[in-house]
Amino acid sequence: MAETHISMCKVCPAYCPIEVTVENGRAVKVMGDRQSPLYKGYTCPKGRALPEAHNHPDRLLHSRKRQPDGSYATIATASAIDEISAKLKAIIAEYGPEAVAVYPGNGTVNNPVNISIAVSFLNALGTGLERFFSVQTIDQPGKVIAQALHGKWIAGPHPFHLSDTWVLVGANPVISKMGLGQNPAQIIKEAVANGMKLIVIDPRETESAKKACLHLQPQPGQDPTLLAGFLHIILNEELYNKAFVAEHARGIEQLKAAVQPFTPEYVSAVAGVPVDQIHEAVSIFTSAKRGSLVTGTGPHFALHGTLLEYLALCINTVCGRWVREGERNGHPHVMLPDYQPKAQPMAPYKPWDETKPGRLYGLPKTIMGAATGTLADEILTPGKGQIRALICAGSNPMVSLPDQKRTLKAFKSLDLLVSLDVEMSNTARVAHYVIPDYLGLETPAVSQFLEASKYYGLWTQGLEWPYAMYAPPVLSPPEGSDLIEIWQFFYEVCKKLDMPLTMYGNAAGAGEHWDKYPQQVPLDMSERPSTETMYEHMCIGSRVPLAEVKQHIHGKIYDELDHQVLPRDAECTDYFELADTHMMAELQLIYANRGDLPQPDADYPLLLTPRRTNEVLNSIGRTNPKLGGKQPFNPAFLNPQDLEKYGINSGDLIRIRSAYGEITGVAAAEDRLRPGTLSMSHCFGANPDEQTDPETQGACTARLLTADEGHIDPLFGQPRMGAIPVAISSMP
Ligand SMILES: Nc1nc2c(c(=O)[nH]1)N[C@H]1C(S)=C(S)[C@@H](COP(=O)(O)OP(=O)(O)OC[C@H]3O[C@@H](n4cnc5c(=O)[nH]c(N)nc54)[C@H](O)[C@@H]3O)O[C@H]1N2
Ligand SMILES: Nc1nc2c(c(=O)[nH]1)N[C@H]1C(S)=C(S)[C@@H](COP(=O)(O)OP(=O)(O)OC[C@H]3O[C@@H](n4cnc5c(=O)[nH]c(N)nc54)[C@H](O)[C@@H]3O)O[C@H]1N2
Ligand code: SF4
Ligand SMILES: [Mo]
Repeated sequence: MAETHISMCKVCPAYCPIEVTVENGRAVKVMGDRQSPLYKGYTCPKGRALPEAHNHPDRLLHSRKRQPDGSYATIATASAIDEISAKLKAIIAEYGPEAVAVYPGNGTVNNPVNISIAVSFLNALGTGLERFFSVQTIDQPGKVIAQALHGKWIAGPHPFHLSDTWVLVGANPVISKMGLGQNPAQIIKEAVANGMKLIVIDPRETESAKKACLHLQPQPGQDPTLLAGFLHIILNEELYNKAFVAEHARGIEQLKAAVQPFTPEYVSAVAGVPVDQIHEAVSIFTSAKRGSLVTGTGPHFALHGTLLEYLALCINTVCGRWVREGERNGHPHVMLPDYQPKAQPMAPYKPWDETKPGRLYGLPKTIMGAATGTLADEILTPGKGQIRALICAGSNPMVSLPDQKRTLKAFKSLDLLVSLDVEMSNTARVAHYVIPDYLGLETPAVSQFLEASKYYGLWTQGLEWPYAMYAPPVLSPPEGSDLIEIWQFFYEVCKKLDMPLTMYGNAAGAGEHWDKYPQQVPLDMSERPSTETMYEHMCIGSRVPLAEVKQHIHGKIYDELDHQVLPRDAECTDYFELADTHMMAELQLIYANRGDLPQPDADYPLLLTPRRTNEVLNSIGRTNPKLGGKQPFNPAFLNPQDLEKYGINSGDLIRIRSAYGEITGVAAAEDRLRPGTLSMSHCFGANPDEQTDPETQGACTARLLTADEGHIDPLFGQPRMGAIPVAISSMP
């Protein structure tokens, strides 16, 4: 008997509402919920392939324990947790709690309580963020850091759908859904039809560039130079909003002086963009009234990501592109606590503490947690605080961290590696214990995380409408399975270690910029709360109670909840900072280097750049027959001119080398790509000690990267993952 249920896809933080057809307890079909007032039936291929993920024959249904010969034996999840807890206890007794680290990844998006409890676990150990190696520090940490240094506008940025211009610098929301979660292609189409002038800055003419009125194709990595050039024109030609700057910002003269060397001619030469296009971009952006310049992962991964973001914020601020007094709040709260938006910034602050240097390269303690790019070295470097135990929660560091060989060496040296996953991922295949999680349709869903993601910086996610949704679980876990949610795993371990857990509910902010502080909820350690109760804790103090949200099965837009933004307080003494000393020093450095280094040269003439694939989310979906199954590898996209130059045909196997490693890829022609660029997705390929087939598994671009000193951001440890000089040749 077939029945349908309304639910939410939780593969990525767009959280699309879906209609799931269930037959005999199994999901057989997923489509978008056409009755959703906001998404109106939108889904992407990953959501529609949820049945195949749930019904996958290789789905992990029982815990597994690695045997001395490298094979895996099934173990009861409760026994695995007993053994893991005993091992953790011994490791902590011998080396201290600093020896235990957690790495939560994109698999935790399934339930935001997971990340929250991972932090609570570390807090209970007394190490907190110092041993929290999350994707946050390999996914544009510069966004939060730059906002800390610049200041944060309380009423937030202009909503995209109400803007008349927008600049996407290396962001491709049509594929990534980042920034625009709800049917991005449609939102862009409607905005352009309503008169928006969209500008895309990307070495590739992306899916998001289709509706752009201007597309700049810079050399990868040279975006900070380009943005400094924009500021040069804006400030010299006085195209900025003087009244706004006078009222809310400091440092305009220092910023103006700092961008003087970045003349259009100089910028054109370094970034490889025609001078007239630089002028045209500035002219379009400044003559419009509303809209932001935002950045994505592409340019962030070329090492000067924080500076890039800082310059983006400066451009938005000097043009006054923030929601003003009397306007509607651009990113209103529903499931987060209420707060009163005002037309004023929160003061900048220093998001690191150099009096507490970490173990490696003098990296200071920052608000973003430990530098994930240094995880392998944190494991391999002896001394106090050396990591001996690692818990990977919904993450796949064997393919997502730079320098895959070093990651393998490090992981093999651990006393304890636990992988909480839904399949035998690259990381699970080296773990001592693999613990099976529930999949999305088996747990409840709530949209709060969508609202909260605006605190990860400009253009991450965030909702432009006062929308909320809750959905109950649709499926029971497969019969005979022995699953446990990530947060439940941490709870059970804490119970065994006699460590009480405190959860932080309803966090509305980050670092020192808070709209409302989170509320502490000590958990009942005698009886494990249900996931529903954990959601109640997560939404404690929300503007609309969870019970009310539950009344609307298709989700609801709470239009009546909108706030008018109040004027700046008369006694407010907070200002945006346009000339932070660290950022100005970095600007001088990129000028001294004539842009981002290293540049392509005779040995490594091409630049490797990251991109996202629609069918998979990093490594998620690679083994799904409906997704990765169609094209299980990550093509090495090259401009046809380059293919011809190297005598390579589309479909050929090619050798790709960097100064740090080499892989074999499958060449593919893409004429929309800037010549000299090799564009390839990450998180593919096998482990270094496994058989690799580039045509069935793809190639792991992490092997072309390094996380040595000099290749990571000196303050935040973001490793260079873009604009990597590489060479290609055909296979003999
Ligand atoms: N070279 C290069 N490297 C990169 C990047 C790049 O652009 N280029 N991008 C970086 C970025 S932005 C990021 S965010 C990271 C991604 O880093 P990771 O999060 O480490 O990688 P994912 O592939 O997203 O890993 C998700 C894991 O979760 C598992 N999973 C899926 N669903 C569930 C679930 O419901 N529960 C549980 N427990 N597990 C689940 C999957 O099987 C997979 O093993 O990679 C980074 N690395
Ligand atoms: N379908 C799908 N969706 C995803 C993911 C996925 O793997 N697949 N991953 C998720 C994750 S973890 C994240 S962090 C987000 C990322 O979301 P986005 O940042 O929007 O990621 P991309 O789609 O890769 O867009 C980055 C763009 O930057 C361009 N680029 C590369 N190098 C440079 C450069 O040096 N300068 C400039 N100007 N552009 C450059 C690339 O060509 C690409 O078009 O996406 C999320 N959504
Ligand atoms: S965009 Fe795709 S993967 Fe993300 S929530 Fe929607 S359907 Fe799921
Ligand atoms: Mo990411």
